[in-house]
Amino acid sequence: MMKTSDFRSDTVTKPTEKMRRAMAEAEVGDDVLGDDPTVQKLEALAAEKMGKEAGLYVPSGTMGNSIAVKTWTRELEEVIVEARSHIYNMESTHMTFISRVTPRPLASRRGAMNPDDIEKNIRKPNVHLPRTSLICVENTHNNWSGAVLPLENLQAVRVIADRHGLRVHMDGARIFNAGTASGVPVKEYARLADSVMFCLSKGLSAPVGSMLVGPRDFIDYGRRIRKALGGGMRQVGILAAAGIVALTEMVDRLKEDHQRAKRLAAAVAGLPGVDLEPAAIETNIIIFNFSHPRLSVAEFLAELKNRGILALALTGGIRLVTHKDVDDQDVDRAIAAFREILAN
Ligand code: TLP
Repeated sequence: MMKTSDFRSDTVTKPTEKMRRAMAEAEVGDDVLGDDPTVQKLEALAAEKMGKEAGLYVPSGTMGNSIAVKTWTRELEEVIVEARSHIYNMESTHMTFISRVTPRPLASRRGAMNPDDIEKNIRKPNVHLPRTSLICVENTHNNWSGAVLPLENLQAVRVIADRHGLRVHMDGARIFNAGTASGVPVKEYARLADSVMFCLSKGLSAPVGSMLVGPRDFIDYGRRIRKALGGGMRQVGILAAAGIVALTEMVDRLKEDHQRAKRLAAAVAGLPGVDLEPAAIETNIIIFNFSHPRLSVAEFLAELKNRGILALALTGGIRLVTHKDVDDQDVDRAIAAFREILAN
């Protein structure tokens, strides 16, 4: 059987041997009753890594973001989001569905919203208007090809939020990729947000789960929301055990993913149909527009698949993501497939 190299997402990563062992040996209890020592250890570790008071283990990044928005907002309010953000486009409208607030999407430069623009879009008190209460930022920014938000931008957002009494929530699904690429400690990013969600199940390779961290009272209320959303899990230390390995052992290797993404991007940029600026690839996500005289996006993806290379179609573009389960040979195979398909 032909080998498959799966570049669709870093969510496809399988747990490591060490994770499986930790899972098998995990001490567990009923976490809804507050009895699971492994979950408690993971929540404390996550909070400590981000310099926050408390942490909450959630089944998915989407639930973590949903709980954050629900906890920071009330009805009749509005949330400033970046136009291409995951929280706005890819989370099944939970802002309106669960929190009953409206998102206000703003354009950006590679995921970084202009602080003046944010300030102009904060609503003045008026009975007709929603009240702005929250700003959401995404770091790294998935749909901007894994761009790292500049620290100065986040600092400027913080200043505006404080001036207007707003909260800042960071969708840091890939915050460790951001820290790895920029050299900025993740605590420094987290300090500029009131709450952070980050995923264990992406580049860090845990099978399931994300963390929400923030002030203790925020997490206490968030725990109630998690229960209301059906996210209270019982002997879930069995999963949290893998999360602890993810946080303690899997961060350092993310730089390899970034190197591979850069090498792949540099090799395929400039091939017929591939509209890609290799210098824009900062982390593990490559997104490019594809427009070829002979091949549609679907046809090109099918040709790649015939050669054992899986990539994802996005609106107008194609995404390849590097992660633990693609190595240098997978990258070589992908480059060879691109060259072969696009040769003439
Ligand atoms: N992203 C997934 C898909 O939903 C597209 C992926 O393959 O990249 N924030 C960001 C920035 C994300 O990229 C994702 C997942 C989430 C939140 C949601 O996490 P999950 O999938 O655990 O709900």
